[in-house]
Amino acid sequence: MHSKPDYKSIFEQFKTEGTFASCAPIGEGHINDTFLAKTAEPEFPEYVIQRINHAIFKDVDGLMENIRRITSHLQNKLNEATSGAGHTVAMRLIETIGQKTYFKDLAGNYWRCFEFVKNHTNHDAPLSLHRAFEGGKALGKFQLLLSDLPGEPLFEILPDFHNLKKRLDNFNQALTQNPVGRVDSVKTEIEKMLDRADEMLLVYRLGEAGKIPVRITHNDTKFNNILFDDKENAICIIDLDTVMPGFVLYDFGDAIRTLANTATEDEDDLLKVSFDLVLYKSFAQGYLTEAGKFLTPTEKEHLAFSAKLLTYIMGLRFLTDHIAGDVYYKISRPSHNLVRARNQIRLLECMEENFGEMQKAIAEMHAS
Ligand code: GN1
Ligand code: MG
Repeated sequence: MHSKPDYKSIFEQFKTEGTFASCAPIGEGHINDTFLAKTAEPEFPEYVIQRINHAIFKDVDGLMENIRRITSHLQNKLNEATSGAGHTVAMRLIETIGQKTYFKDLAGNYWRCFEFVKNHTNHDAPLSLHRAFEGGKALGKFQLLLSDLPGEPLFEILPDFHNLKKRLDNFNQALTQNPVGRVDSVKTEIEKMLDRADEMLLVYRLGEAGKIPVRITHNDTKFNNILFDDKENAICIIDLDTVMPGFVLYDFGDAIRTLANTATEDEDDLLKVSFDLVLYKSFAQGYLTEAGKFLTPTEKEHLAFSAKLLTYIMGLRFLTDHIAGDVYYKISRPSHNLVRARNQIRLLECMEENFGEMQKAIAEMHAS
């Protein structure tokens, strides 16, 4: 779709240090294109350069203004809080030589640049209880640190992003339009989604009734968006595109659906998909050490449910995209979105089997 970008000249648009040496794709994002740029001199940082998918992020100015505010606030808070002891870092946005947060090339592509976080690892799943705990703690801290962001509310960059009512409308519309004739072949999956729709609207209703507060949330808390150091400590949360007003339940649930899945999100052998209750508990425990400072009882009460909800929402979105003809997520094989949808449905069923335990665990953590 895109011709090969001139990485060097893009790199040179930003206030980067050092001489451009090389650039290659990294990461597994489904939306933007991400590259790692290396410099010739070892003393200078490496950089993450991203081409923003502006078909999805239409308001690039709003998007980047949000990110500028978030990263500088996090940086200030962490500087205040840590005089050497802390190890958490904020993403560092690199501005252009013209002092802008992004660069638009002649072909109409939008580019931005971050400093690469040195010596990190990231993982689709935690692989250890310590990493799960640390990841939970990092998410709680992220939400806590952003709770006093000064100024106007952040732009709602993707309106109704986790609004299930809207997601169901889109799903029903895809079913009616059936643009590529796939509806008949996915009847079972459609039925599983529709059967659960009413139950899943619980958080939407709590929100509409004002029973849970709107806070600043990340909204895309896949476990691999949390970076770790070599001692398994969480050091940074990345992928700030969707940081905006939202419900903390969405963040908790989205993290759980990725970290407690024993398979990757697009594993097509459903026998490999199951729910890891132990990792779930560790993450929740870590999360509550920070988020316990601000969560309301209603929020705490629905944490376990939120894991089912976000698994359901992602399954619904993948299935919608399959029915719509693969127009949203990047795919790398035919039926990729259907595989992802089936995987999420299977995970949801596993969570349903474990739900009593999931709730009990969190209720006991309240008490401790
Ligand atoms: C998208 O591109 P990536 O992987 O960071 C999506 C998330 C989904 C995720 C599913 C803006 O995120 O909501 O959870 O795919 N982001 C957007 O893997 O739609
Ligand atoms: Mg993302």
